[in-house]
Amino acid sequence: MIPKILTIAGSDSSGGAGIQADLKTFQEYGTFGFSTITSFVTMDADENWSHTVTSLSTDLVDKQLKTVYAGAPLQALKTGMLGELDTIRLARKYIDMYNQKNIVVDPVMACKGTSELLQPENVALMKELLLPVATITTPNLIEAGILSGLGELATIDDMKQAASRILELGPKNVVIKGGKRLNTDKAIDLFYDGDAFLLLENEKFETDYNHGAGCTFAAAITAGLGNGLSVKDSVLLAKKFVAAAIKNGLEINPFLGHVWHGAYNQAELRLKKEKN
Ligand code: PXL
Repeated sequence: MIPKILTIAGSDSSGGAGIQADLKTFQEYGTFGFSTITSFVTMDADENWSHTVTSLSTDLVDKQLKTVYAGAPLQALKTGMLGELDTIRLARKYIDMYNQKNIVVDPVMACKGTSELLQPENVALMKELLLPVATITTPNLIEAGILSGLGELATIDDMKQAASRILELGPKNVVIKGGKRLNTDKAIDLFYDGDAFLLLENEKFETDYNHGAGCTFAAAITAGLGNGLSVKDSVLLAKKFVAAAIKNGLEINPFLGHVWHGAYNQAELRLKKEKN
């Protein structure tokens, strides 16, 4: 049976992040992707590529969720950019109504290129309604600083402290993405399941073509869970998947470059096969 999995997120028409990243990643994992679009992110080339987020009406979000859940159960769910407060409430309503398991909460608070954070009340509601039912949450350094209440995180020890605090909010696991912001030679993420801290290290690639990396990582974890992997194995495979996507990133236009979601299967594994 092909696992059916859902993303509730924003649309990134430029194709790197959001719903587009999620569905491409789900496909690469051999799962069947469903979507509920919460908002549209548009970018203006005439305004130095500034981002605008336009939310969909709650009614339309509700209709999409009704469509999605009308069929057989879904093996996993990812939430990304959620827009309106009522969208967060709806997400929780459907999670409860259908007893949804394997929930990945990517606590998206801003897009790269925007300094506009999600409204504080949005973060508060996500903490109240989504983190307590999350299998795992995947904040970046900034989001982890906000969720934990610790502010700026600069070291691995800071990340460990933040991970402990975030777990107190209810998710079963957390992975904090150190990414490029952490001042280390390697790209380091920290995984914590309440028992032990696990540092995930990768080469830091000299590329700015990394738009969509965060969404892709969370989508890969979701698809791993949907495929029946353990949380830890899903995170470890997702790290490899996103590393390949970043390494094979591509220029999209003069303003930005994206990760390539197909890289792990279509570049990395193919290259290995060609060598044999
Ligand atoms: O990377 C955060 C993000 C999430 N969701 C959508 C986005 C972005 C950033 O551009 O467009 C839809």
